[in-house]
Amino acid sequence: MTDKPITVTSPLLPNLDDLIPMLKDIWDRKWLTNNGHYHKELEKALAEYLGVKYLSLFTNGTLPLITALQAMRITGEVITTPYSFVATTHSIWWNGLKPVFVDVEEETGNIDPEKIEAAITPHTTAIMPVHVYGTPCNTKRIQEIADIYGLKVIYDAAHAFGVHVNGESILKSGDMSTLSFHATKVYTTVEGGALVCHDEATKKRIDYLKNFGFAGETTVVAPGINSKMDEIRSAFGLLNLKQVDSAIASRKATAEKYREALKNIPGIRMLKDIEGVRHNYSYFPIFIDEKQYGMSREALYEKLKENNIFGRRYFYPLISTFSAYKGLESANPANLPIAHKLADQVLCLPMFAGLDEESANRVIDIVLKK
Ligand code: T4K
Repeated sequence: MTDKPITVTSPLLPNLDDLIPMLKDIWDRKWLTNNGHYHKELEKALAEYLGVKYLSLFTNGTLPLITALQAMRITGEVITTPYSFVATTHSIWWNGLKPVFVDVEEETGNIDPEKIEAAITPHTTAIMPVHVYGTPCNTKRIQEIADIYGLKVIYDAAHAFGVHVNGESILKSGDMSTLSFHATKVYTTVEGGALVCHDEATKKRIDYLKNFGFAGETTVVAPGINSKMDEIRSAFGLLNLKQVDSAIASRKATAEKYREALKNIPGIRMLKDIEGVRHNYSYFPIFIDEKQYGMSREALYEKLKENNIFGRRYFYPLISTFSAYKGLESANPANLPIAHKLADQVLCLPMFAGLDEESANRVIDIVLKK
């Protein structure tokens, strides 16, 4: 008998019995989208849970990135990281802007602040870093550079739901932060996302932009998009918010189990918890040094697959190697040695709330080459 498949993640699902009365309520109201009852409740509840003042819901985690750049009227060049999901760079392209790639830190996979200044030109107007795997960027240093050069900072916080640094939400950093609530994320509304900003006027503008630019029944103030979250997904999100803390606790337990089991394996590096940070354990990447481990990342990836375990190589290939971007000067591999190294070494092990002991042991046994 083959073992049951273990995927890299599995969605956080609310109890169906709790969802059904809410669906009945939506049916009764006959109000399905466009800032409905549950949409309003979820915006409020999420802002409270995340510790931010202004949050706008979106239909996914890509459109808030696109809208953030539009809302801030970013022009010219945007400095960003190649070590992310393609949506980060795509959002820059969708605004007709030029992405400029900067290398990352080996320790975290986040953009290296010390390499940002060299990439700034007279056309640079913004920095778009990513808190990759939910590990906070060096927001203090990034802000110092942004302040010196008069740049805006938009954080792609798709992985950083609920992450705090010294008791403060990471989403308070920079000018704006975006979230993804995709099915594969720590917190999900099936598809979904949000844009966090720091003042009421900006929230108002964002809300216009996600609703075609409508600022009233007959007034359109900008070429906005349609990215409104509907009532069904808002209800789903309200229920999931009640269980996200226990989901993060379950992820933490798995992370601790993996770390303990794999800590003495030569050639395997794992992310560490950072003091003062409330992590969310959104991914569990391991970085494989083939020479020391005695097996390549590709070989381990395949071996896991043969055993019905489906890890993922997030983030390989690098965004800068895709056809749309590889012609950019900043995409030259010589400019991005650490990002290339991480992309070649990384393998994300299965990590989700409720990953059972037996499954985690199956993963560990393969990595231990038992
Ligand atoms: N910025 C960053 C830094 C991001 O990582 C992302 C998305 C975004 C922006 C954009 O946010 P969204 O617009 O997507 O909200 C997945 C997700 O689709 C994507 O949301 C995510 N990042 C990216 C890192 O991963 P894939 O292509 O790996 O997904 P997929 O469909 O292969 O799913 C992975 C595994 O998850 C499956 O093998 C099984 C499991 N799964 C997946 C789905 C969809 C389930 O068990 N149930 C499900 O419903 O991109």
